[in-house]
Amino acid sequence: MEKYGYKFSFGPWNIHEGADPFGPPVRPTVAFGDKLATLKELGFDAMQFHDDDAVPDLDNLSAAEIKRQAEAMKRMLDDLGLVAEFVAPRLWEHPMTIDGAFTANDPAVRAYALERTKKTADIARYLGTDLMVLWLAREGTYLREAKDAVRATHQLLEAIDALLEYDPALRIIIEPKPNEPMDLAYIPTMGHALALGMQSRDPSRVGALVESAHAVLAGLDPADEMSFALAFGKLWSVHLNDQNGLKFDQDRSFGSVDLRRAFNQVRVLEENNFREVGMVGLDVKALRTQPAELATKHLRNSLRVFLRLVAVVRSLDKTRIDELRQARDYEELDWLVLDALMKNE
Ligand code: XUL
Ligand code: MN
Repeated sequence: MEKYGYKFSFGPWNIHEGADPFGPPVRPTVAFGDKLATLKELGFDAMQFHDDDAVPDLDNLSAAEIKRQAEAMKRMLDDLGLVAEFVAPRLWEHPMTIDGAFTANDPAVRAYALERTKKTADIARYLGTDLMVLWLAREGTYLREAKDAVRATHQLLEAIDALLEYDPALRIIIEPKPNEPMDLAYIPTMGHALALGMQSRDPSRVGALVESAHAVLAGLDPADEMSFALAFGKLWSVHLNDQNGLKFDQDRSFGSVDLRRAFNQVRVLEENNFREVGMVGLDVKALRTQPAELATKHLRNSLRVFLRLVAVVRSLDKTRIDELRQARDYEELDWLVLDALMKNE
């Protein structure tokens, strides 16, 4: 498979049981080893991890046991010629973090969150990656008056600084999202993520990740969110997927809702040599209706769409685009793009 110099990843949560808030699982759990085999078979290069994907039940394990299990996971990856892209702390499931982790009003919860995330940093190191993704799931409110938003912003910064200090080799990638599970999240957009990183004790070690669906949920264009981060050399990963309007976070297959929007994401990644900086993560989920034995096609489709769009972007006549921009003939430019998207191979 021609991959145009890109590396691809997904996470174990992208092969899932299909439960939703109104119904139970509809597919059996797939063992982690089988997910790794699928990843390899489909032509992906790396696995993304939540800390407890690598080391289940880590809250109840000693430091030595965490190290042992993480190193065993690293060997499993090595054996398949795969790597870990990043590790993310799962800070949204523990009963203590019901109302936030780093921004909880209770100092005992904030202390737990920091200790847990230091363990995540250890696991990342054992897995051979310097990248930690922070999706700040419960850092926000259901009720506006429930927390002090100024204080919360400083608490997020303190947590980031503490982690940068804890591991001098660690790089942190902030993944913004405007809502879900909270009604209103404190870091909803790329602008928020970058501002926070720039204020940290070592801005060179804080970057960002754009997830297409999260940008759409914020009412923004994912390609522009990516471009804003690219302009400052801060786009270190992406979670490509798709989203049909302002609903729950759908994690639809890349390009399946809006192919033009997908094209523009690939275009800005191509034009800014993203492949030299980061991997292409596909944070997609199979439709709930998909039968178990067919529930990896969303990953296959997303990868195919990305690669087909790279070919489309590379086929475009750049000189012609410049001419049309100068002539302000955007209708012809529109046709140039539509024609390229509708051409058969
Ligand atoms: C949640 C989401 C997460 C992060 C990793 O919407 O996208 O899976 O990507 O914690
Ligand atoms: Mn994501």
